Order: sequence, then structure tokens, then C-alpha cells
Amino acid sequence: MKNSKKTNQDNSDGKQRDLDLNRSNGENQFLTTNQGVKINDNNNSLKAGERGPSLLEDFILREKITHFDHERIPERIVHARGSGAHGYFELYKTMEKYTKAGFLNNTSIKTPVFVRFSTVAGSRGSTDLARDVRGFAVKFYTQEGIFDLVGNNVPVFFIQDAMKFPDLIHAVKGEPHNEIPQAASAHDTFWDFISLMPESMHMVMWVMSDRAIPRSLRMMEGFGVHTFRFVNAQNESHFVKFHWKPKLGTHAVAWDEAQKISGKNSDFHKLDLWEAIDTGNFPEWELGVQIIPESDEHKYDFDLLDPTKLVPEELVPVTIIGRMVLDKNPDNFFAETEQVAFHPGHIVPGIDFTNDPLLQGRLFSYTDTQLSRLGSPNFHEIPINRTIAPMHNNQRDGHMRQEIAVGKVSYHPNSLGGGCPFQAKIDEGGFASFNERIDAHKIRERSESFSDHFSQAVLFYNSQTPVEQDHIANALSFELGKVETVAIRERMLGLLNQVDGNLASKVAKSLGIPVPKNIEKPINHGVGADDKGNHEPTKVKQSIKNSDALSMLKNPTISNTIATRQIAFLCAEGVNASSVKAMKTALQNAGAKAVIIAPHLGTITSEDGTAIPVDQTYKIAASVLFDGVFIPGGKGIKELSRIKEVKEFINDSYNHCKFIAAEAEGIQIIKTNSDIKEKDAGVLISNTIADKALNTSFIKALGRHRFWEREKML
Ligand code: HDE
Repeated sequence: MKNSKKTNQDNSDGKQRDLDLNRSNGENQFLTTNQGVKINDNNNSLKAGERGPSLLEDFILREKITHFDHERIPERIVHARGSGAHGYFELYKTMEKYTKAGFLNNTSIKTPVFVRFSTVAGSRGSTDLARDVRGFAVKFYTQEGIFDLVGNNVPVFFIQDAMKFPDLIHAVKGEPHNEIPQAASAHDTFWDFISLMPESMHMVMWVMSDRAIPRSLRMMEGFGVHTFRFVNAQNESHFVKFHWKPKLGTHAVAWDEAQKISGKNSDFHKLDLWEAIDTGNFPEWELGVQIIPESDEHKYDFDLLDPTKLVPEELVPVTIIGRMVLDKNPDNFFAETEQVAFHPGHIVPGIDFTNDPLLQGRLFSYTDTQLSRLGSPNFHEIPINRTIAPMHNNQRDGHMRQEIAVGKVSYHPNSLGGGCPFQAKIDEGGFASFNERIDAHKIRERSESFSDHFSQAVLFYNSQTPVEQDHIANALSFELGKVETVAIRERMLGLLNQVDGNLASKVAKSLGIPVPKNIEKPINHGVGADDKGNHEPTKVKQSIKNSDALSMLKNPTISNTIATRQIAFLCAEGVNASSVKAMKTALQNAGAKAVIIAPHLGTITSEDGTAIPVDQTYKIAASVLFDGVFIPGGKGIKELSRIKEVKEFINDSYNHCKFIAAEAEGIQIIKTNSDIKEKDAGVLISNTIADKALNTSFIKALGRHRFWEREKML
């Protein structure tokens, strides 16, 4: 089956053509059993008489129910909830100097990809808007085999060594006695663990920042996290860090908003991605790399092998080398998004690992987990997982084997099969691990170069704008406020104090306890890197004090586009049609979507008798599902004062720092029907109907995403 597409050179739709082999469509077809027997009655089971018992011989009922009984597979232990999409990657410029990976050498190849975004802690059915890291896993179907870049939207990790991963996940998931809470880190076991693991402090800063509550999966960065290697044709190695930069910029929602979205639409991110692709607004990211020569391995004041550290862009700039476009939704969630199996160990010649002890542990875990989740060593044969490169080996059999390997030879070396399949020399594309020299004692210890747990947490915190710093303090106050054990709160304050005294004091104030003077040594020998006490956490002086790239609001790559943003139009019968039309057209021209909200579905009639189609009612719509609000003019608009949801709509928009625009009679609604007492620069008004200047300034304002300055006024 697979052999048919093995010589395929045009990679761009290579994977889609491969999947075609398995796609099915029941259109204009008879309903059949799995054995192909046409079914005559799909409504009634076979019974002994009209009111009698069902008969065991009813093979149609038995087949249907048995299949149903076995429909579920174990959800992922972590990253259970996800959304997938197909697309392609194209290279801007060859990376030949650094890597021999074909898809990073040849700018004319478009490599098909499948991406799965996920939350980490929650179960499959949990909310999209949990405060959590997001998984960002990309499967490249290259002509030399599959390369999986299994990253996150945060560039560092909580722990340095794979040995601690099961502990971390046990701590963050619902507590084992009652499985509470779902998809939330705000509970005792998580913060107990964190408070005993100072190495987590850098990642804690990221997760308490707004990065953990993205506006959209399309508006978040992605990172490979670990340092990998590029290896070129001359067998020279460079260290490499991978970055994905979203074309729409990196944006977040407010925490209160996130909690409300979870109630209004817990599929908010999944739906947003689906609709964007469905309507042709294909999300796009650029791939960037930070390349570090081998000779610079020890140049920095952190260890490149330590996954709790990033390489500041100010020290090693990110070079943009290509772009990824997601242009097709999956046909079937289970077959594709659920069954896709990622593995950081899926690499191709030209890419290799480093000795990062977290990465090394992952290399074991991912095949193992697929065996239990997908149930067979043949998971590589599942359509979404199979390579579009030629694949031949002597692995045989196992549950659900699809391949029919012909011939009697299934071993190597052999003479009966002419030695086939044969090994590839390096210049024939054979994979050879980078021949790094290792000369060492076997030890169970960490390198002293891993013992600085605070410098980059400080760098991250100091690089944030005051608004972002406030959000971190608020998030910590929320999370630690939910912790019941006072000693855990105190230990956390001790750690926070090492990051920033002001931050610790703010959180302490909210918790109603003082920042402890000395951090108390936990009684269970859990202090970070080395339980043996060889390397106490130390603070190393950072060579840089600030990195704008770490702040979402200062990030130089931030985009001001309002493409795909959803703007709510609060309307009623008797609205002014020109007011609606002018703003709608202006927004649409800028790529945004105007959503007409009214007391009922169908159409409303404007002042001049125009029928305006309604998209949503006030019973369904909520401010948290939109990026901005416009209240048009028109005599009938005063009707909005009588609709209680309108008041909540405007107040939520205001409290979540969204931009609000109103025209003519619409202004009165803001004045009389909301808590907005003072005019602020984020509330834009005009007495003129269809005011071009208002439309332009509203669009410009929406490009800033939020008017965070308002928080100081609230
Ligand atoms: Fe994973 N991780 N992980 N992880 N991870 C899984 O594999 C694991 C880590 C990441 O959409 C599991 O197929 C260990 C870092 C993503 O299908 C499992 C360690 C990063 C996804 C697993 C880590 C990740 C996973 C669960 C520490 C960012 C979802 C299901 C040694 C670079 C992929 C599965 C998808 C999934 C193990 C740490 C990212 C159990 C042991 C660091 C995006 O194998």
C-alpha cells in the first residue's frame, strides 16, 4: 500500500494523497456491517416475538454494540486535550551550512505537517482556557522520514531531569483521593512540589504570566525547549534552539475572562482554530533558529543542556528560516488528532540530540506511552503516523499489523533475499548519530552548572512591563490563595522573594502572611537539584538585565493586525443601518469579523427599513467571546437599556480592558447602562453616524489588543 507513493517528490500534498488511501465516504452508499453485508433494518434488534427477548444470533446488533463498547482508548497521560490541523512548511533559505536535513536544505520543497496543540494537565474533556502550558507538537513528513518537533508555548521546563517528571505530573493533576481539581494547578499538591523544587522558578514565572492563557492557539509562540543539534554534511555540529513565531502576534486574555470563557464556551480555542482554517484564514508561524557553534558550548552563564534555561535572543539572535501554514482541518478527530503519535526521538539525518537529561528521558517515554495508548508496536502504520518516505525493515507481526511483507526473509544479514533491505551508507542518507566523545564515570548526580535556579526567573520578571508583572502577582495570589496548607504558601513566598522582593510582598499581602525572613529548609530533603547537598541553589549574575522578547507586550515581533478578530455589534430594532454598515465594512477590510447581536435571531429592521441579518442573540453572546465592542447609533438603540445582558456585556468588556466604540445614540448606552463613569482612551465615541475617523481609530486601537492601562483605573 505504502509503496505506491514512495517515489513521490512533490511533498506538498504528499501526506494528503497518502491519507486518501484510507479516507472513506458513505455518500450514496448502502449501510453495511463491517463485513460488507447490506443492512436492511438499523432500528430494531432481532427478537423472539414483538415483545420478546433479543436473540444472540443477531450478528448485526452484536457487531454494532461490541464496536461501540471498545470505542475508547486511554487518553494521553499529559496533553490529553488537543486540537490538530494539517498544513505545510516551506523554507526561506537553505540551512545547508548547519544541517544536511533535506527539508532544511531545499527551498523548493514544501513539507507536509500535522500539528497538535494541547493543554497539559486537564483531561480530554476539560476546558481550553485553563491556566496551563500549551503543547505545540509538529510532525514533519519529510522525504527522509518523520521529524517531530514536540514543543510547548513556553521555552523552558519545570524540572531538569526526567526522573522528576512523574512526580511533577502527579503533583499537578487532580489529587489522587478525589481527582480534584480538574485542569488547574491551583491546589496543594502542585505548589507543595513546586515549593520544594526551586529549579522550577523560571518556568513558574512563565506559567503565572499571561502566556498561560492565550487568546488563541493561533496567537502563541512555540519552542523546542531543549537544545538540539544540527549536523551538516561535513559532520560538523552546531547547537540549535527552535522557535515558532506567530504571524498574528502573541496575545492573551485576562484571567477573569479565561474563567468566564470556560463556562460560556470551553471549546473556545478548538473552535477558534477550526473556524479560522474553515474560513480560509490559515494560521501561520515562522520558524526561527538560534544557532550556537560547538566551540561556544561553555560560553554562557547557564548550561545549554539545562532545560530550565533559555538562550536570550539578545545573546543569540533568532534567525527566521521558514514558515508553516495550517490550511486543512482534520477529517476525523479520532483518526487524526487522537491517534497521532509524536516522539522527540523521531529525527532525520542532520538533526540530533544533546545530553539534556530531560530530553534523554523523553526519548524513552514517547514510544512507551504510544504502546499503552494505541495498543500495538504497529502504531506507525496508523495513517496519520505513517511516513511518506520509503519504509522497509525486518520488523514483523504484532497486533493489527497492516503491512503484507512478501517473501520469506525477515532478518539481516541474509543471502536468500539478496541482503535486502540493505543498510544505507551515510552519503546515501543513512542516519549516523553525531560522534560526540563521551569519557565519563557513571554517576547519579547533576552538574554544578545546573544549580542556578533564580537568575533567569529574575530576568523574565524584570523583562515584563508593569502590567505584566501585576498579572503575575495576581496569578500567584489566586493560585496560592487556593492552597490550604500555610507552610506551602510560606515556602513559596520564600522562593518568590528570591526572584523579586516586591513580587513576594504583593503576594504575601494578598495571602495575609508576611514574607518569611529565611527560607526554611524543607524537612524532606527535597531542595532542588541535588539532595545530597552538593550544589545548593545559587544565583549567578546574568550578563543581560532585560530581554524584550520575553515580554508579550514589548515583544518586537508583536503584530498589530486585527485579522480574524471578532467584534460584537450590540444592536436592536431601529438601529442605524449606515452606522452598522460603515463600521462593518471598515472592520472587514482590516480582516476582522463583525458579529451582529440582537434580541432575537432572524433579521432586525433598521431606522430606514433595511433588514439586517442577526448572528447571535444576547442569550448566547457574551463579551468574553469577543475582541471588542461597537454600539451603533439609531433611535431604536435605546432599547438596549432594557436588556440586562447588555449591561454585563459592556461592563465585562470594560473590566477586561477591551476597546469599546460607540456612535450617536450608542454613546448613551455606555453612559447610562454601565459602570463606566469616566471617559478613558480605550472608549472611543463619536456623535456622527458612520464616522470614518471613529472607524479608523477603533481599528488602530483593536490592533493593540487590549487597553491594559485601564486596570489602574478599575
Ligand atoms: Fe511530554 N509527554 N514529556 N514534554 N509532551 C507526552 O506522550 C514526557 C516534555 C509534550 O500532542 C506523552 O504521546 C516526559 C517537555 C507535548 O500528542 C508522554 C517528559 C515538553 C506532548 C510524555 C516530558 C513536552 C507531550 C503523553 C520529561 C516540551 C503532546 C502522550 C522527561 C518540550 C504531544 C504522548 C501530542 C506528550 C512524556 C516533558 C511536550 C507521556 C517523560 C519538556 C507537546 O510520553
